[in-house]
Amino acid sequence: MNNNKQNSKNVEEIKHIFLGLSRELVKSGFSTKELQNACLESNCSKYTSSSLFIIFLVLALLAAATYEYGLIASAVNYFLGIRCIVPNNYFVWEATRPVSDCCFCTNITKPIILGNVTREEFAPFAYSSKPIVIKQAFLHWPAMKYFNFNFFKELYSSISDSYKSVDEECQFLHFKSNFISIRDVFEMSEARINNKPGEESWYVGWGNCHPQILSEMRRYYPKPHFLPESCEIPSKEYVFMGYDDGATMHLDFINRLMWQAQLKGSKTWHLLPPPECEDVCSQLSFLVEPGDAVLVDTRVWYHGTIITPGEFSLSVQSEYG
Ligand SMILES: O=C(O)CCC(=O)C(=O)O
Ligand SMILES: [Fe+2]
Repeated sequence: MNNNKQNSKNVEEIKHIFLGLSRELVKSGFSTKELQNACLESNCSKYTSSSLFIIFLVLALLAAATYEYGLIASAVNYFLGIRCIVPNNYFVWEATRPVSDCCFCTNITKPIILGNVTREEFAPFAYSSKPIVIKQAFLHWPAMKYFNFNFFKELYSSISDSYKSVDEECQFLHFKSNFISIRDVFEMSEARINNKPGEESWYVGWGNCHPQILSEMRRYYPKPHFLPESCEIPSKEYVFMGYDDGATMHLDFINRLMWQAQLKGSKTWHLLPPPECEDVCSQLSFLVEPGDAVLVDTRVWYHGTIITPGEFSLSVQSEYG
């Protein structure tokens, strides 16, 4: 074998090893953004590519070994002193979040359920931070009819740089599924898309912040009619879709309150107060159905979702404040 062939074989092998490690790390809960940041942040750039590889390899093994015990952030930072490896990750956020005074959850045992509300009727609840379900609020949205797996697959494949925008800016959440990026999601087999017997179940969420993607999506729904006129809406809207296990229990590190439109399927939300409020607050669970709006302060309530068995769930989510 000549040198060139040997070199390209080595490159392929290295790529294969990296991909395997990335998959393991993603399975353990890291986002692709965090993995990219591990190599991109400026104080890493002083390393040559081969030493970077060795560092990444060591970190990957260390990560796999220590992740289970929640030690990754401190172990990596302590042993290697490289802050960029675990930049502002979930554990760091979690460990540094302010301790709650529990006011937001005291005496809350179920969500406030509203019917068809106008902006004026919703105003007293808008910034209450209380969990709210507005039944059948979005039945009139064209998105109820037109949004499905293929709508998003076609949208993403028709716009250049759209996959890149999710990888680099908008965020991809794989939850328990084995996908690394939104491209993997749109490349799965028809049988898996439809959760046929024997196929591995999946559930994902991702941010849509590419301007063309966002404006195309927004042709199918307006700003929720009950939100205060003056409220700010970010230029990013998430889509969550899939089956069964839904979103694992987590807190969101976002700037504003959250609204979500349940467009297809029904799912159960589980809310848990933070540990410091467990003695004075209760956990709650509630079902949302197609057309319902959900409003939860996901910055303070730990939240997870379970999709009703046999149903495909699709929702659009954003913030307001
Ligand atoms: O809809 C879901 O399954 C999870 C949504 C979520 O985590 C959120 O809206 O913050
Ligand atoms: Fe969330």
